[in-house]
Amino acid sequence: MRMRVSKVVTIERHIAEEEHLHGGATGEFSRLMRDLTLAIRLISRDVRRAGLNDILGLTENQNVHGEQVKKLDQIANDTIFRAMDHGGHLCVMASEESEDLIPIPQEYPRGKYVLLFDPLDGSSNIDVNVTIGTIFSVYRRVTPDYLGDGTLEDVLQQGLRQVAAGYVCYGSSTQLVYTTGNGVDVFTYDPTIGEFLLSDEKVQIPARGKYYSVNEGNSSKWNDNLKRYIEHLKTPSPDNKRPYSARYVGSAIADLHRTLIYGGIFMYPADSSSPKGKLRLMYEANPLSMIVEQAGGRATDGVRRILELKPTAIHERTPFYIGSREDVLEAEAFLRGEFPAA
Ligand code: AHM
Ligand code: MG
Repeated sequence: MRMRVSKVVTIERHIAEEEHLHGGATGEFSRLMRDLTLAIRLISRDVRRAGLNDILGLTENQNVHGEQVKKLDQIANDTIFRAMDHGGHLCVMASEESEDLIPIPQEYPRGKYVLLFDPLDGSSNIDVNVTIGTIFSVYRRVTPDYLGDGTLEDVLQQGLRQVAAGYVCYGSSTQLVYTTGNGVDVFTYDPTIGEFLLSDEKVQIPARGKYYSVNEGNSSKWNDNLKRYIEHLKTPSPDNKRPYSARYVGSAIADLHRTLIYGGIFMYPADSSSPKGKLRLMYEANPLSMIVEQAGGRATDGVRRILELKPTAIHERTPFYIGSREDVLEAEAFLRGEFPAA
């Protein structure tokens, strides 16, 4: 459910005002977000020009100068790193694109925050002009040495300790969906003035939806309870609440964003060849779960709340069920083998 806004508010002003709500704020978090939104504006620019590489003289792997051409997800990764490494707000970063922790370069000061990100998710959709996204998650460091490098312990925190989480959806417009634990707000980018403007405030996900979203091509590898749940969604009911409609973009941000606004459920379940599913806990499931919970929805691995999972590795995966509260509860019931009377 959307709450359209009529006042004109930039994201910078909104973040500064929100930071004031929390006593003792130093402005450091606002500065972190200012740097991050700069990176996002640069990535949005690159995404919008993505298809032009070929006609601007770039060959398969080399540009006109014979230099190696980087893939867009690698460019997005470097953009975030270069916008965030020198601001003095972060003690360490982690990204889907980097095997190990990303330290802050020696010449720059360390700060009290930790940034995790997936710079460009849904990369198989880049070349076909379909929505892709950036996902991010911010924690406070837990190791006490404020001058030293952040460690794995700072990165591997439970999702419920996130101080902010968000995603950017490069769709028909660029939108940034964001929470600091005070509801979910949506900002739409106006490229002509280079600003993100508040467009929807305190978004609430419907309690139940009519869309289900899952890669049904994997269904032969699902367990019987999951098969039965999806069959249930497709079976007409006397009250017309079913059948659900299927939607699957294959870009988590696109599928999640639709789920947030219209309701329903998005899943990437475990299956016999991927016992932990596909999506990553630290920079995909956790931030998306914080957003959806803040909007009144639910996010679990089919049994446990995602935000309570204790992470053990930067790139670990988790089965993922997220969306409208009633839909996710129903999926969990089916997974436990509790089926409604026919
Ligand atoms: P990526 O990080 O390689 O881009 O993969 C993540 C994407 C998600 O955006 C999406 O939900 C999922 O992979 C789709 O996977 P599949 O093609 O197996 O359905
Ligand atoms: Mg990804």
